[in-house]
Amino acid sequence: MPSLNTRWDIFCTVVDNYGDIGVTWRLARQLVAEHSLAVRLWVDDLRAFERICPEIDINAAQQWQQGVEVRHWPSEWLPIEAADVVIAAFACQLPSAYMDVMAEREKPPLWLNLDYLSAEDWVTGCHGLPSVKYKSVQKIFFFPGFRPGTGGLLRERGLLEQRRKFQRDAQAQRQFLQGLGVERAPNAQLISLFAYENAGLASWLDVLAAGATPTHLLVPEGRILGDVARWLGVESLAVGAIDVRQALTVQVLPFIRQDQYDHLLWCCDFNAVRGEDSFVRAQWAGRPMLWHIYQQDEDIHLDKLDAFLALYTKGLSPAAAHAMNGLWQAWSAGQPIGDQWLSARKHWPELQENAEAWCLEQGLQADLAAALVQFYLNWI
Ligand code: TRH
Repeated sequence: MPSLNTRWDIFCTVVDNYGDIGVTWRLARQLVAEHSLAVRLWVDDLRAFERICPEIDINAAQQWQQGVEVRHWPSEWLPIEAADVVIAAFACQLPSAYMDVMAEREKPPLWLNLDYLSAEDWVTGCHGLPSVKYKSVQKIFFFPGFRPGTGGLLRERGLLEQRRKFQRDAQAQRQFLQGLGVERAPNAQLISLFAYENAGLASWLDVLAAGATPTHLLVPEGRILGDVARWLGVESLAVGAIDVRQALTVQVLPFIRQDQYDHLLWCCDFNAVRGEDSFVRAQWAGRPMLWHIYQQDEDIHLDKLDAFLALYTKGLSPAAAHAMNGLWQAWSAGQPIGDQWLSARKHWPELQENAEAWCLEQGLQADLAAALVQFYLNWI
């Protein structure tokens, strides 16, 4: 890849939770680290950013983090030069003053809308298509995705090798977990749980508690904690809390930095994840997983769920695919999943192999940052 002497601006509005900033921060870092680009990341909510990157100074209008120039999206825009490539993440609306300076450039910038991740068929057809125009500047849809013909997934260089090395190193895993205050019993299955509120949780915890195999459930602070507390019969759960019910140990973890979260996923035998970014990271962990999809109006998220499941389970036997479908569909609908969990457990070795095979297959695609850079090179 030739070295590009270009400036990139990435705009992120934090709609809710951490996915918007999670994706844009990961992308910005990678464009700097692997493509030596000058990247400015404009963020409207530095508090959300601070949760995944504690070094963030929430009061700074401008700061540098890991080579990325982080700018607090100001309420009033001073004149500023537009970049060569402008990425509006998740269809966020750019400030009109910035759109004007884009249009004033002698050569208009490449203006991309980095869209939501979906496995649906239509994504391939829409990736790279023109969107709206502002004066002389054309916006273009850029879709991440799982299929050839999309923009691919965020994946840092060497990530899978790093992950495999870590998973082969029991000592490194022990040390990492100890750093979080986790002492894993040798025969316990380790599960991480990151999800939205979910009425189906109690049924899962019931079967884990009654199970023959001990389970150590690690729950980072967040929206599901209320359901966990209700099941345990406690008023609230603080970080560090450890509660044991029969075969199930529940431990509340602090919300950890983004790179540490990867290591947590790599340590676990099974990962429950949500939204967009943790969903992708669990796929790179190469372990069986469960996705709590982000709910959208008119249930359009259900089409996304079906589309992903069709791809992800295509290499499984019909019985294992049926079990996975049942588990994922029930979880995202907030229904009980105890029986579905037990069905999935019957196919465990197959689900483990499938998780690794899927990761390998996806790892063959160009990663999203490289695809963006290539898109720019083709465009100029
Ligand atoms: O937080 P999410 O639910 O985010 C989103 C947003 O709701 C967004 O608006 C919506 O568009 C999108 O989902 C689909 O889930 P996600 O995407 O997994 O983002 C969580 C981020 O937080 C991810 O980058 C991983 C990170 N994280 C940490 O850094 N530390 C932690 O301890 C945990 C649990 C997560």
